[in-house]
Amino acid sequence: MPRSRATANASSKPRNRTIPDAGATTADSSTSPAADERASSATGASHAERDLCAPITAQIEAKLREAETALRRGARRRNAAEARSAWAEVTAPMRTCLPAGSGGWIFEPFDPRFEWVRGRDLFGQLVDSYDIDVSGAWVFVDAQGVAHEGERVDVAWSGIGSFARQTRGISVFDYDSDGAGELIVELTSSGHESWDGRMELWTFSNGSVRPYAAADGIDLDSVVDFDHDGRLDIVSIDRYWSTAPCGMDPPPRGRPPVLFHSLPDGRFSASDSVAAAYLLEQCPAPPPALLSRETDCDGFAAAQNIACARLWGSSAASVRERMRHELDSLPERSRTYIDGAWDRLMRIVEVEPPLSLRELAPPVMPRDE
Ligand SMILES: [Ca+2]
Ligand SMILES: [Ca+2]
Repeated sequence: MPRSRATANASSKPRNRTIPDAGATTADSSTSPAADERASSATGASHAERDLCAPITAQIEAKLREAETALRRGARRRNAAEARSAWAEVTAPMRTCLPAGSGGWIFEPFDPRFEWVRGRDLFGQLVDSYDIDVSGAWVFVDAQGVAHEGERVDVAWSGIGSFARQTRGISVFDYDSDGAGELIVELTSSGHESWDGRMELWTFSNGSVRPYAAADGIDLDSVVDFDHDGRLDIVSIDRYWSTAPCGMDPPPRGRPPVLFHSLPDGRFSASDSVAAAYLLEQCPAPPPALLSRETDCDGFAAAQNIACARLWGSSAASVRERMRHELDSLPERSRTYIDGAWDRLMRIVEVEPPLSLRELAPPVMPRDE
């Protein structure tokens, strides 16, 4: 299954709504960031003790209740336990408020639906099963209790064929230090023998929920505080991404992964000393050979060697020359593998390295070209 290239859609039209029973002072969408900031600093002390999403949690629970009545009606069914567990998993992000400084993030369902259904499974057999459909949006509930809605996300789970499309909040971190934490979400889709996933970084800024601009163009795969400075860095496998025709549904591959170091000014660097230290762990030395792996039927090992050689300062031309030279001396089976992967490997050769380990990494040069 191809890896999704979809990114957050900045052109969607989020809506801001005032929740009447908020209990907190309400405001409309024209509230300025400055006003938000003032409000958050005024009430900041109590944020830790109260549920920041409280203004809309009752509303969310009320929406889920109707679907749960339908779920309970099938309590005696053979697959009732499985259905309850699927429901709990799908709705977990709708019941978890992620504190984000001046507000909170929560996934708000639109028209949650649970339905017992009868349909044909993968083998064409009629089976009793269930369908869950709970599309919604990630919302930022601000200090005034106003819910600011992001773009629509379709969440669903079907017991027939075990299909699931889900979202969950991974982490919150205030990258631009404006008092409102950015949200890192994961969106996954899984079915019979397939899995697809991506992560997005959302911010609440100028009164609306939108993709975090400084991460524009960065394909997130995971977050880690690599340099232990308290700021979450982004790991991305996109730069050296390679598809694989070999083997059964291999997981997404792109080696070496590249670190986007989170900087205090809210931006990310893929070329500073921290990003270099991360890449140095992946490519500790210039590879002595590029194509020598006999079992490399998908060319992944060669792809990583090529990327590492480029990161250690080899030019594209010299890497191509080495590859041709090594190819001639490979055993036949390995040559067949590499021939099959040749075009993909050539693409990796052309990828511009974000930095040169030869310049940035510490002294010892294991090998000269
Ligand atoms: Ca922020
Ligand atoms: Ca960090």
